[in-house]
Amino acid sequence: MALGTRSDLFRRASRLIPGGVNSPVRAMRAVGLDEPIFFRRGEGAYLEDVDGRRYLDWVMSWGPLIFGHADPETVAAVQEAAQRGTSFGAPTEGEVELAAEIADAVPSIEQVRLVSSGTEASMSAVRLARAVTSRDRILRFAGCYHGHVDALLADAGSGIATLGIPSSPGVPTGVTADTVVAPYNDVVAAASAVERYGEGLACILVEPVAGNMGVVPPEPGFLEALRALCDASGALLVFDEVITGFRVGRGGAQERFGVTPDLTILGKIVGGGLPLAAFGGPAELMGRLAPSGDVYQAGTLSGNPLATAAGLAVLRRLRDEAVYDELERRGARLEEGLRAFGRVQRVGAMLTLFMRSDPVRNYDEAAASDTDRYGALFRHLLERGIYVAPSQFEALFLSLAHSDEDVDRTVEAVADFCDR
Ligand code: HOZ
Repeated sequence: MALGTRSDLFRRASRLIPGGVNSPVRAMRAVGLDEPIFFRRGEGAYLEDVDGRRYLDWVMSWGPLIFGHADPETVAAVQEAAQRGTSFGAPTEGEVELAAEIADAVPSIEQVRLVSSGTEASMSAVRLARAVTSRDRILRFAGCYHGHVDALLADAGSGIATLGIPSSPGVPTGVTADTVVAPYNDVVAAASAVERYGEGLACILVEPVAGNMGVVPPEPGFLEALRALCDASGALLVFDEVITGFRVGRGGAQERFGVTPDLTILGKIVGGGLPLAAFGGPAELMGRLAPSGDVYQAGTLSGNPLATAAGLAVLRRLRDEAVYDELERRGARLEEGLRAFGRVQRVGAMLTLFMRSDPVRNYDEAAASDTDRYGALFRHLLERGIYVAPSQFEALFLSLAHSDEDVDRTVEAVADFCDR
């Protein structure tokens, strides 16, 4: 079947799919595009669109592709698994192997439940925290994003921040009544929320490195303070490591910063680029999930054999510390190169170039960036065959497929934009 051009496809898509896209940021409107790019193939660090244009890709499907597009080992593992059946809706060996790999890597995880998306993992982790504590309230942070869970959308990052949507119609007031939002990196605000709501607080939910308002690292002491507030109040500490898991280190941000949460939410890399996410913690907490416990959570495609095969093909290679040393080296090279052109914030293999000069510690500071200038930079890079996140409030993701030449070419193109 002949492929349509980008414009043909977008016209058809707009008739058939709301806004022509299956996830809002993909519309690329925030960076001034009238129609999104439709991709048809990826290889290594490169993408090709339906009109045959090639791009150096810094989005990497928003983080999962740590070995690049169409990584041969992942593709072979998925092909091999597919030949044995694409879904059983029953236990498989791959699930057990992937669970073992995750438990071995992530300090807080003894048991893990596999699901299909980060949204599902967040929703389920919050339900479990509420059940375990017999409390309802959640403390979360403005600009963090935990999927499109009703109770977690207010003041969220990612697409909500990109489109400037404060919350969403369709979310009943009653559902958000138990959600308390504090500024990221603000220990005083978190402490006063805990003081006020502590007795009813089920969990403090946080991205240990924020990646959905652009990259915002935790200030020294922030994560430790959240741990102490949870210990004092009886709330659970829940780390959303969908982005940071297996990216900022094999054991995620909890290993890198030495703060252990009660529950951890994972996604992206853990599924090797297929739809898989997870949440886990100590057996004592996870044992409350049905069928060993009374907290209901289920899914037909949970632990899908293709997704577990892809996840295993990736995670097994991440046992090698050299992977993270190399990502760190390439990340540092990119950071160093971009530093003259804005505020660069990086943790390991995730980085944002904010269009401002001052540090970004929270969502208000991220939102003060010059988003029009970011849009102009995005279009400048795109014309030169370089695809970065189509929003200021997202990250660039390094992979082992990115070469030093790719880094240097990107830096030169940004320099060219800034010198104009
Ligand atoms: N929320 C995702 C980025 N943080 C966007 C996913 C997508 O649009 O594909």
